[in-house]
Amino acid sequence: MAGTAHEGAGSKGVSRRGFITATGSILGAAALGGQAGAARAHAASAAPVIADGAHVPALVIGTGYGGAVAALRLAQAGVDVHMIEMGMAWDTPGPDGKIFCNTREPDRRSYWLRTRTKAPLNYFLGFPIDRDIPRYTGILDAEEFGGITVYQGRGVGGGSLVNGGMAVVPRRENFAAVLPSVNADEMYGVYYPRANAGLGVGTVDPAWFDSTECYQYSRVGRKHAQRSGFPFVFVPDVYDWDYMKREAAGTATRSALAGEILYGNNHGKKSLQKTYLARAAATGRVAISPLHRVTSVAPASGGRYRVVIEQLDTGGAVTATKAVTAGRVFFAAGSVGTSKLLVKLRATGVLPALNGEIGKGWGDNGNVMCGRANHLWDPTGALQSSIPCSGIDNWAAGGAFAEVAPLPTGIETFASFYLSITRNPNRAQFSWNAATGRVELNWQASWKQPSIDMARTIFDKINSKEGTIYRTDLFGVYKIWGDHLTYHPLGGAVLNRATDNYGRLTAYPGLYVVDGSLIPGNTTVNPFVTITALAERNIEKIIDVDL
Ligand code: FAE
Repeated sequence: MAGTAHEGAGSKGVSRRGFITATGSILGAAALGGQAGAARAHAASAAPVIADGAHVPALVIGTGYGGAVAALRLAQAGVDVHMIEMGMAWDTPGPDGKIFCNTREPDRRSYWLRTRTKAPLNYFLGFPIDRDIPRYTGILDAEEFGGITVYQGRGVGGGSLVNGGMAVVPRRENFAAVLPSVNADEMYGVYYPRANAGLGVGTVDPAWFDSTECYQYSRVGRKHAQRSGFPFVFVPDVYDWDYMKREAAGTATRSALAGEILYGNNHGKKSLQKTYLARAAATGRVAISPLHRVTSVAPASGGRYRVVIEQLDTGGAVTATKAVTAGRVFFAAGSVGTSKLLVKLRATGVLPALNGEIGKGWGDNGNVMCGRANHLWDPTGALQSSIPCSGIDNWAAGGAFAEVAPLPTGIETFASFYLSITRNPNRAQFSWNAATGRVELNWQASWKQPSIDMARTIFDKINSKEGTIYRTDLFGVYKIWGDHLTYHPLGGAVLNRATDNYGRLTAYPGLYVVDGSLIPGNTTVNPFVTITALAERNIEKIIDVDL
């Protein structure tokens, strides 16, 4: 069964889990080319989970975009790396023969330690759709703070396991608002192209788009956008577009066309397991410990750091606590994970010299969702690819970039569905609550109002032009806006404020931040290409100067 293979692995020697992690990656590497696969086999046999008392030259906390870039480039520079990941390896099929479950039939694999699903779009036709599931270290975490639910991927590959794969480079004219201290010429000349190549980004074939049944919903989105005078754009993605064509032709197992996205994709999506992490493993210098969670990083003798790690079982219980030392530690636990660790370590006196910017500058990338009810002569299709490929760009005029999103329910809904990224100016702060022993986030539910107003600059106009209305049955009983969540947490350890201009936590030589927490709350588009490109830029400098 999925996951039980992970239980009971010892902390010393070549465990079954360590072997599975690396061999699973071989499959990914093999898909990319035989050479990587061969090199990977070597990594597999030499990849135990981390042992209590171990010393590693470089320890990376988290296996998402920032962590994967750091691990690959450090390994290529000759540094041995150990990656610590709180989620599962996601390389072993369940009883249904699939590694990941489907959005239509969520089972225990769907959510991180919940007994009931918490679907982002949680109503349909006005009825709640969440269901009970066994508590398990599933793939999607719906982490609840006071005013917002933050969705994040859990497992080897981080957010790349659950996201839509939309790989968007911000418009050059918007870049200064995203990362004001970074040289844009370098980013657009070197690091964005490097990130796109490393991630395997591609764009849908426009001729196929125009004819395939599975993008009818996108074509309806285009028609409505253009009739209201909005620029419609194709959005690149890391999905294997040739594979999707074969899905549509009936010659490959359906994946994007079977509603696989939010709880993992079994075939066509090029998650980090198939790209950066496969290449990292192929160096033979990178090991990964899944179901291991870092709880502390403290200075130790000789300029090293003592890292405390909890090993988890698939019910979320701690089965072992390990202490290891590391020469350098890279925080890549994501905006929320890295911020929570750093805020706690500063407040509890473990890393007291971290500066006062730690925990600040957090934003939701202005995420807000909505649906529109189309006329009966405008069906959006029963078969919808779960991979979005287009958007409506009204950033300059209205502060909103809306992705034309799928509703892959398997039935005709006559709904157009959108995830908007907006120029929401609100920023929240993480802080330590000593009484509860938890890190809190002071985001207020009402802070989404600017996002709603900006999204309305697009959809009020389209509704008026088309004579249509908003759907009110997707997020509750008579509720138009999905304004309770974000998929795009950003900030909390902002570049050139909490860190230096390359992610160094300068009070502690050898500690670095390499993930989405560096970005001050908004990227104007979907964020992972920017996170990847910034990590490429920063790690290059760190390797050149610090190593
Ligand atoms: P991330 O990928 O979150 O990786 C952090 C890793 O650290 C995770 O694997 C955690 O389990 C792990 N971790 C956390 N705490 C610890 C700890 N204490 N010890 C050990 N491990 C830990 O970080 N972005 C796009 O650009 N395009 C999209 O189409 C898109 N769609 C999305 C759809 C969904 C449903 C979601 C949830 C996100 C989507 N995103 C999308 C956002 C994107 O996935 C996200 O910005 C990146 O994954 C963030 O990358 P990081 O490297 O910062």
